[in-house]
Amino acid sequence: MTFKSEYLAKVYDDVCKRNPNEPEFLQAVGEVLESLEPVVERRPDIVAAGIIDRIVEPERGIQFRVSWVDDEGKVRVNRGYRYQFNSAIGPHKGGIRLHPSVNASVIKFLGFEQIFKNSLTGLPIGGGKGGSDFDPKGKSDGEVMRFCQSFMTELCKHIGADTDVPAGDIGTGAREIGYMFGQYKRIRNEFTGVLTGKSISYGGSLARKEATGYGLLYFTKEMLADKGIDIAGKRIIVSGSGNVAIYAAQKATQLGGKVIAMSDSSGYIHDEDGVNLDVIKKIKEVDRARISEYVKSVPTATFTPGCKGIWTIKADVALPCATQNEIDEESAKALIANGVIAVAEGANMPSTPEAVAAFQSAGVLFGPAKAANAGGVATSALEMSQNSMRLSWTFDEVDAKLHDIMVNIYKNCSKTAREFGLEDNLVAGANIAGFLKVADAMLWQGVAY
Ligand code: NDP
Ligand code: 2IT
Repeated sequence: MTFKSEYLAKVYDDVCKRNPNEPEFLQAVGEVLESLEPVVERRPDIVAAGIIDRIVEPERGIQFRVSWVDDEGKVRVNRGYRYQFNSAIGPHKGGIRLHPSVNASVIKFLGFEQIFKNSLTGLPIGGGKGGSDFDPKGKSDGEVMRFCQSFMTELCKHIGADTDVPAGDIGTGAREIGYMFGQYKRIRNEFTGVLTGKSISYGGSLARKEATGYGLLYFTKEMLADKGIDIAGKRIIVSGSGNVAIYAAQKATQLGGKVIAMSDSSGYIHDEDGVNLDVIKKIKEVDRARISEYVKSVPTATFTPGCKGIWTIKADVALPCATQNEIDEESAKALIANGVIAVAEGANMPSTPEAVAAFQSAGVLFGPAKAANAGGVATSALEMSQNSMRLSWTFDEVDAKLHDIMVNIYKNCSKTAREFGLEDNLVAGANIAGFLKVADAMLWQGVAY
């Protein structure tokens, strides 16, 4: 990475030295620091207070052993993490990822991104992230429950409704949140909003399940509308087929778009008639099966093994909703060659830096994750509000608030980019706007922090 500012070059160099072998974390930090060049020029007070030096270092990180017993009676051991990155504007907030690829680098990149995303929501939530290398795939409900209970037995010492409020992410849905909540309540003997993404019967918010995907589409619609483009009638690729992807595809379809492809980690389905979401939901939400099953119900569709090919399908809009670095430069160029007009990130950091650069230099409208997928955590914050009030809003009330939040995030990113002389660069707009609010709070609160 090269920086114009010597100060930023030094901060980045220190981060590299302090966090060797953490490529995802360094990628996320590098992108934000690059966006902060104009801030460093205009805000010597931020530099003098060491805000950037501090923001790249988590306030606290814990790593712990998670042992549990499988259905054969064998003892299994996984590694758990929680990185509490920044609490300047509210309690730490961010999901828990359960996936075999989880390591400190992955959790730290996610926790770092979460600071700025949560700031952009306009709600009082700090940044954090947790997870484990546990793989829920192929495990029985009993095994998942025993893992989650063991995970929470340690984590409960470090979280709380006013301290740190975890939620879902890859591999963590309503089932896992329920087991974790039950264990927290049992050990602490308190019923509080310590987790979000809960089921409705015990304090979950209506529309939280749909929120990340719906929010992504509210953001995308606004980004297109700002350039006079209607999302209706557009051909849309949605990668992944989990929580974010399913409800992104649902809202895209409701807005008149045509979702022609979806995927999982084994491959992708291509359905020119428009993906049938009832079939996808049955496969993924009910049967927890593979997306290749789709062609049994819809024989006119095709299944292709491997993840990358999905980006070679001709489409107007691409919504990566699976995982980090799923779109590399080659895939970005394939999308551009096929005339893609907009890319909005439902997943966290799904585009490599080279892919982002390719989209931006080709004039593709690009909505970065921190802004475009903030609807999930925003609605988590709305769940926290409802828990505190011991009241529940209707689906339509929550959905309307989510919609307004996403439109405001788009406007804030777009306006900030313009103010800093980077018109239409929503990556810079999101990073700068998200950063400035947290920086201001840190300035007010002093250094011993
Ligand atoms: P889910 O576990 O519900 O779904 C993940 C989907 O992505 C699955 O289809 C999965 O396929 C696929 N996937 C996961 N890892 C890989 C991989 N290494 N290679 C290819 N495909 C992969 O997770 P979510 O939908 O909750 O999360 C998806 C993305 O959205 C993540 O980046 C997450 O951080 C981000 N996000 C989630 C939010 C939320 O509220 N849940 C909020 C904001 C962002 P398979 O089933 O085969 O593993
Ligand atoms: O990446 C994310 O924003 C999430 N996984 C959701 C976090 C949350 O606290 O709802």
